[in-house]
Amino acid sequence: SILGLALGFSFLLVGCKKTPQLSEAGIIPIPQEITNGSGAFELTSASGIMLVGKSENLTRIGEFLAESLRKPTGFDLPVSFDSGEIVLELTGSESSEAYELEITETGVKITSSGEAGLFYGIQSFLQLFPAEVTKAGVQSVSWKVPAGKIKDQPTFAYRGSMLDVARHFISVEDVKFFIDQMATYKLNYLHLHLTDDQGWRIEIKSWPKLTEIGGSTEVGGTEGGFYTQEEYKELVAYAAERFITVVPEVDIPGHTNSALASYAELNPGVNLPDGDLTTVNKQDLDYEMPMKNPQASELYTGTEVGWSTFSSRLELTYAFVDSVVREISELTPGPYFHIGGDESHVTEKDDYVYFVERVQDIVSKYGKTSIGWDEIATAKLLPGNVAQFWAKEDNAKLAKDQGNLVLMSPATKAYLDMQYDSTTRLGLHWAAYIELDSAYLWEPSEFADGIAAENILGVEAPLWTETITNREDINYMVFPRLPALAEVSWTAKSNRNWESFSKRVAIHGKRWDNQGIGFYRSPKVNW
Ligand code: TNX
Repeated sequence: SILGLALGFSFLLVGCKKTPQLSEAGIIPIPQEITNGSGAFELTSASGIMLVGKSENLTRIGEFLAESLRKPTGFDLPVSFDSGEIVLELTGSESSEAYELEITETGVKITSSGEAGLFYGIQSFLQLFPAEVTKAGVQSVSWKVPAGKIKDQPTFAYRGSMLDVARHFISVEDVKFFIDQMATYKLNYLHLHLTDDQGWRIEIKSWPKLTEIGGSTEVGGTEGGFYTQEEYKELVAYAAERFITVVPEVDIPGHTNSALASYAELNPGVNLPDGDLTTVNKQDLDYEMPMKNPQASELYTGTEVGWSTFSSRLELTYAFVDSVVREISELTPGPYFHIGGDESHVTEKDDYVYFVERVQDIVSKYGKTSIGWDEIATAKLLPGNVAQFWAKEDNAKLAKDQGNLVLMSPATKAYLDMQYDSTTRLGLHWAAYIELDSAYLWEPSEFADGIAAENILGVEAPLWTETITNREDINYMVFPRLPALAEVSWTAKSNRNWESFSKRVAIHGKRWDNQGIGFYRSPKVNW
């Protein structure tokens, strides 16, 4: 009967949720090449993961995949070198991020010549499962993944995000949650803005008052916090397991009030009538620094910028910087050390240049490459050092003209603390309102005059936290823009398309709901 047919048909619709085509499954960032196959692979309680290749981390990578799937499926998913229809094959020992993913009705194979590539293949694979894969607790759905083939590799080597843990302290747990999200979107650098006027957030054993005093408060006057060296190492390791490199930032010579409040002797003294002056750096210049009765500054809990500075001509400043760079470098396996350098509005121009050049030498002495906000390009950059473009194209050009690379973080596109529109309850808007389509629709190699692909190290999306206090706030500002910026940095312009992205991001919205991520429901997307 007609009724029977209709009932049967709606049962079909409800009962067997159709597995989409591979190209429609919603991977972000969209891979370079997707070829649809026919049918689907179904993960069952009999499934297993087989490792092929040699590397000490292979088992850990396999376990990462197994754990991600065990939780929602309740399956055993043994990881071994013997059997299993999900094959993870490492074909080399390079640091390649490229991978291939092949899915048929009978098996899955992820291949890469690098561990990072395998990890990214796993991330794409995980995104192909039904959204329930991100829910807490065992779900009863059929775990089907569409068949087909993916070939993929990133456009830019540096795909990053920044957390300002200085304006408001962010707990270890919340940083780890953020790292998990970065890994999903194949980002590979986490820049931690560890110090600013309002707080010093990393333990320095040789200067303990930095955290005792300088870490005690935050914007708004609430209690601050800091990472012990052990906690910082734990974050570095947690990130590394997800192929994310931590870039520590100590913002100097401006943005230094928390250090100046912790140690009186870092401040200039008062010039006494009898001319009790100390001449410092005599070898470099004739410059006299009043040293009598230096006073510590007051802790600061407001949000003004550009009013504090280290004393560029005070020798102790460099002894201080040396200890800080040494201690943090010892805890940081990654190649970069970020020296800040932004908005030093009360540092004399000569002093600024002198300071940046000396600090670059210190960083290089400890085996690290300096990154700094674009202003550092007004000094002579050491070869290999990087300028992070945020505001001034002229500075980006200065870096390029010196033969140095630029990291692209234009505030009008990549700043995650910018409001979506005038009604956004958090954030600032000094650079722009950044709706989702605006965050998505730009090309790093065409953004700043004279800065082409070969001058660019990559893209970074910073989250400043003057108005952001906890995980909920972070989530609201970061989603859905972080995935948009991840796609800008991973996927070549020719493969990016706003219509396609807006459809895929809606699929991810379900996954964020499942994880309790309160994201911004941009009106540009049909959620
Ligand atoms: C400018 S961007 C700053 C930060 C603020 C941010 C707020 C940059 C290098 N400096 O000190 O937190 O604006 O959007």
